[in-house]
Amino acid sequence: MRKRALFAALSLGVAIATALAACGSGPAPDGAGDGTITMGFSQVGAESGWRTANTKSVQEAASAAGVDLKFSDANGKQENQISALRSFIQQGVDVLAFSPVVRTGWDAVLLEAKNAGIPVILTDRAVDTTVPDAYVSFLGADFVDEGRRAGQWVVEEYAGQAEPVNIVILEGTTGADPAIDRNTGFEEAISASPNLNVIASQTGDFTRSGGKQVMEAFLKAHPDIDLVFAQNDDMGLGAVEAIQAAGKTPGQDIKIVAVDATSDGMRALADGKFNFLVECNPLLGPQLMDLAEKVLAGEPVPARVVVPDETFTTQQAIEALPNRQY
Ligand code: GZL
Ligand code: ZN
Repeated sequence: MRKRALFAALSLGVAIATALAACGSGPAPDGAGDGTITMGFSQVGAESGWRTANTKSVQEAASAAGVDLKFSDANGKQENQISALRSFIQQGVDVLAFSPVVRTGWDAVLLEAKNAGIPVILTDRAVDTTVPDAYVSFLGADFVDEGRRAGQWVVEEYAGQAEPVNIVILEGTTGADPAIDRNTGFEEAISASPNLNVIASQTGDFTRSGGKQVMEAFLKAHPDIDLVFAQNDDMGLGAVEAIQAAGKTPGQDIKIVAVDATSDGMRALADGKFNFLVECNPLLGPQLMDLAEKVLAGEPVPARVVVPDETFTTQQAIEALPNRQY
């Protein structure tokens, strides 16, 4: 008797487990009830050429994939991102995606999404969170490597030069993952050459006007700047304006290395106003939609999807410009 009861209990357990598993891997749950995926996307803002290209990629990829995209622009403010994510949760979207403006301060809303059973995909920038399994995947570039590659170019550019090289850094948004990581990679690379000195470093908030204002202040304080490391093209382009206004020649009197390689940056590089670019590909839309479809179909997805970057010299920019998509 005992054996039969045990077997019955076991087979019931197996039946329940199978049923649960089946519903987990069944057709994608959809808020709209008509089989389409509804995605709530919270974007940082529209601070740079990179961001504009990134937004376009996400929106175009959503319509191409038939994903119902609810898109919110946070105008660079974390509180706007958090309230957008909360409203998406209220609306019962199938999946959440966002590019976190800064690394910290997301635990509460990530926990709310988890408790609501809505998967979260990070795009572009990473977060620091104590919430276990807070997101299913992080799709974005390796910012430390981008900074490192920029620094390595500087080391090579001044190899063999004994006298000190005075470097200023235009940092991205304070607390943002790319700003922190690009600094880490750059400082690590230039530490190989003791004559490479960072004499000033300040945030220009990833904007052209921010880069221009900070560069104006740097030029007043430091008459002997040799090179600018601009953590994105837009701040580098602002620096070009400030350098020209100070009667100096960007790319010659003061060299400029930047990250993103958007078309405006590539144009400046081709024109000799920039000296080297590290790309950061903004076209994350298609991979984001693919990740969302897989997650909702119950398929495994990689916890980290690194988007590859290229680098460009002036000659390479001249050759690449005609085919650039952004
Ligand atoms: C990088 C992205 C950065 C870009 C800037 O992936 O987060 O933010 O480098 C943008 O142009 O503002
Ligand atoms: Zn990081």
